[in-house]
Amino acid sequence: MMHNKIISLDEHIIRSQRNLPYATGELSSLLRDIGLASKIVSREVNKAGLVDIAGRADVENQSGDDVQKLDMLANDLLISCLRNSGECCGIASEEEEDFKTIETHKFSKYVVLFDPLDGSSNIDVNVSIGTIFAIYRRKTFDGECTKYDFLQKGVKQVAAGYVLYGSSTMLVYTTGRGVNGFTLDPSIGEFCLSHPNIQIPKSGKVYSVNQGNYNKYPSGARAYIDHCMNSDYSLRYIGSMVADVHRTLIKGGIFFYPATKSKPEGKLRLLYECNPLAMLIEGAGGKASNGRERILEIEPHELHQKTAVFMGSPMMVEEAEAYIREAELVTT
Ligand code: P6P
Repeated sequence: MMHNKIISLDEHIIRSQRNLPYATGELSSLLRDIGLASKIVSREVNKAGLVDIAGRADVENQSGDDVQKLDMLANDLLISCLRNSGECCGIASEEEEDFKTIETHKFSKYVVLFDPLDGSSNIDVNVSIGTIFAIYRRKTFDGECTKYDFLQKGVKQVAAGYVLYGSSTMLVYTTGRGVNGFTLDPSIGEFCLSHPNIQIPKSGKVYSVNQGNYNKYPSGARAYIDHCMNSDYSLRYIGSMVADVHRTLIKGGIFFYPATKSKPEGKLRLLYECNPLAMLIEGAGGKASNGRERILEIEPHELHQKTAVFMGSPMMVEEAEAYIREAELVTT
């Protein structure tokens, strides 16, 4: 029986590079290094229940979450893979207070921001978790990278992606020319193209929000949730952003985390959570905003900046934005 030709992540990256005459291979090499780190993290995540690394590390990260040992392992693995890649001059991570310069490659072209293991509260209950990454071309060109190389709008990302450690391990990425998904085949240790040219449905019947915070949301968000509850929509909320956004990307729907009274700027991080996922959602034909403004146009002022986020099927995001606008008209 003829088998369809398997297209590995590495092969796909090389083929895509051939379509970019000015590409010098550095970005391709960086993407391959992130793919390698993801395979190692996947191996550790999949045995977490067996080895005592799922316990708490008694350390807090920038979000004030208890850092699990697996978070730290994923963080260290990504840093070491990027350090060895030679294509990255600096990194910023949810688990690191400040950015890190990669001294041995301080003149390289790219900086990488990542959330090494998003959904940490789900690690020890065997629920899907994920890695999120964003790649920018550095803005400064002399000496070591500075914070300005990291504080760039999402529209400046040259590539973005996530790895979902779920029933299977999937890597989904874009360089701005289509969104492609790869499923890890552990028997050959390769990410294989399984979801070519992902297109998000224009609308859907699933809304994804932490309904438990309903009374803490602004009136516009509450009005939109009321609309969802009075429609024939289903509520699906995993509590791992990567998993909720992946389902939204594949099946359609809307994922949102509005600002709350206790978190007036929102909870989710702009630079290494919302921007990369917004690039993917938009690349697949969806929309991503903070309820008013396109996520990718938000001006960053600090590494761990937060934002409200509404992302998914364009018709549903536009619907949510309309409820927010209407609520603002009433209160002004
Ligand atoms: P809540 C996980 O801790 C996370 O950062 C995202 O992955 C997820 O979408 C969100 O927080 C869940 O937050 O307040 O609903 O538990």
